Amino acid sequence: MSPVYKSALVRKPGSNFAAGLTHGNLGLANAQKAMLQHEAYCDTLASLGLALRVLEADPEYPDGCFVEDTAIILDDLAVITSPGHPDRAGETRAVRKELEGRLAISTIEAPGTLDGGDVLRVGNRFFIGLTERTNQDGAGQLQSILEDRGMDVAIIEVRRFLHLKSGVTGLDDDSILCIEEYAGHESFAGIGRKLVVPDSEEYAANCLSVNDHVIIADGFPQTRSILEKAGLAVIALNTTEFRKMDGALTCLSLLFSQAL
Ligand code: CIR
Repeated sequence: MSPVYKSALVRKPGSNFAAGLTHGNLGLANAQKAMLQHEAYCDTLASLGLALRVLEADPEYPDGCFVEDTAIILDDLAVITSPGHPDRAGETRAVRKELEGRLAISTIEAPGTLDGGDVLRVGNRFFIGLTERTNQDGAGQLQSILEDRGMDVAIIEVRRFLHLKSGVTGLDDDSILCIEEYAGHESFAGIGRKLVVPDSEEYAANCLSVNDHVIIADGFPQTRSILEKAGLAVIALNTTEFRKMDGALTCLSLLFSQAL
């Protein structure tokens, strides 16, 4: 079964979007294009039945549209993260304010650091990546919170990517879409179905599974065909500007199983 979501929180990219953090060499991001791509993303979520809460951009945080990194949503609980890059630490304030009073709130505390892009949920299993953004302390704090709620947690050393979910994302309660390396990784041994993106399409491993549809980045035909052959309904969205800033599809929203 794939997760069913009723609402989403997103944050618009601002006019200084291109001033955000990136390791990439794909050229300067175009903020106007990013805004249009973000609108298309929001329209797609709305067309899949989600009610959207939209935060305005804050010029202090050019990476603010990557709202996934600021919280982990677990049913009625929001765990506010401790973002691993100091430039992004303050992004959690607006998200906390938005969720307080609607969900119970926990917080990852310093010296722990944790970005939501390092946290993958597949049914009742969670996988937490250790990266340049998420440290052992932050991962351990989240692990305790999740295990107290009966979840299984595995911690994975991530070598090649900014975030764990750059290389693996969930499709349903027992399926993932991933790069070759993760298909053979012992932490994912118990996952029933692993669809593997070709090496030439690694960026497409970050997909967003919402209400019986899989949203993928446009321009990855082999991945599209792998998903469609597996019987999944695919929607492809243009993410070129987010990719220039090391972002992809999951990064742009927090999803909720209840109305916010
Ligand atoms: C950053 O480096 O933090 C942003 N430019 C990209 C964050 C992407 N977030 C994600 O994959 N969850």
